[in-house]
Amino acid sequence: MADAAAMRRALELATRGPARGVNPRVGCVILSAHGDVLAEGWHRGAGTAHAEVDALSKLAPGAAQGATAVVTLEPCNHTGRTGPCAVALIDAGIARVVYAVADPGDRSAGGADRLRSAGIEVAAGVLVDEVEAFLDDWLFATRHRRPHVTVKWAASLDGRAAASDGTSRWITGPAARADVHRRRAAVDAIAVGTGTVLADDPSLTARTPAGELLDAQPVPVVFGRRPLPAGAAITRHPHAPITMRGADLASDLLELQRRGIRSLFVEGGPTLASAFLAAGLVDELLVYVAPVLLGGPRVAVGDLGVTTIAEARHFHFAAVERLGDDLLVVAHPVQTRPPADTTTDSEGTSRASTSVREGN
Ligand code: AOF
Ligand code: ZN
Repeated sequence: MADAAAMRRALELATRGPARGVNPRVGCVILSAHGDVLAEGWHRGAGTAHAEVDALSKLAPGAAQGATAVVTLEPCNHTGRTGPCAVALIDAGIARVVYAVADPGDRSAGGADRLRSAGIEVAAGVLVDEVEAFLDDWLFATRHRRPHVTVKWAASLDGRAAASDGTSRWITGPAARADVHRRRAAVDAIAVGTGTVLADDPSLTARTPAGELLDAQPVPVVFGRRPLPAGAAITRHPHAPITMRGADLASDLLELQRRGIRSLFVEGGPTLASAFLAAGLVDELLVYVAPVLLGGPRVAVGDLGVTTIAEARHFHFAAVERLGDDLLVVAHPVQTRPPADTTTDSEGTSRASTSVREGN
């Protein structure tokens, strides 16, 4: 079997692992010097054997001598929950290693160099585009040390998220709401501020239009310092809520990434959305626009530290969809700014901080 065919098989094996969690899905095929498949392995999730070690465990001692290991991710170089795969491959007498994507982990990287220093031939980049696409959410979170952040709001044509008395159910129609639930099911976690928990008592589950739970449920994350009311709907969520103080969003996001949250849906309210936007920590906006006017003070997004037009945050429209009577606008930032509390403009004044003020 040629390298590319073996890598395709390794990718197939990788799909058997769990799609969510701290660790990536990884597959491995061990080929003899003649290209025959000697063993296959895959990773079953954090705390279990890595793909290489799983494949090697299926061989008799000495059987991997002179063989080639084909693995979707660069073999790790660290002792985490398990030992370094680079060392396991060296000890097994592997002569050649072929991998697709480099390991971006801060502690786990460096396996390729370690293999080379042990005299093993190493080839990188085989089927790299396919494996990158397969691991996209894990790679994003590991490379950026935070989940991919989507901020969503529903607003009137004039950009209001609620009427003056605070009522907001329902600005958009059923098609827009169904779209939100489908997207909730596709992310690892949903964030709200404590103000929203107190004001709206959201369940933060992903449901069908009939109200049944979808198969995948995002973990609820609550930002803010106020305690959750004992009877809050969120306490009946299938996953226990994670609470974050919100004093430093960048470090909160790092903590979520370390817990295996690769994608985060920020659902509100305006205070939390504004804090993420002000901090430059947003990768995607989902704006559901209803053909109504509400006027008044309840804007969808509050202060972003933009005081003059030159400081406007720029996005481009990635997609516009009609959902029933409403529109969905998907927008991506043109450039991500560094966290606001670490930047100082030319006059020496610092911009808005990355913390969440109390509100909704
Ligand atoms: C590999 N092969 O099959 C996987 C790798 O805590 P640990 O010991 O499970 O290490 C987790 C890290 O190892 C993970 O974040 C990623 O960088 C790498 N995963 N590496 O050589 C595998 N699953
Ligand atoms: Zn490993």
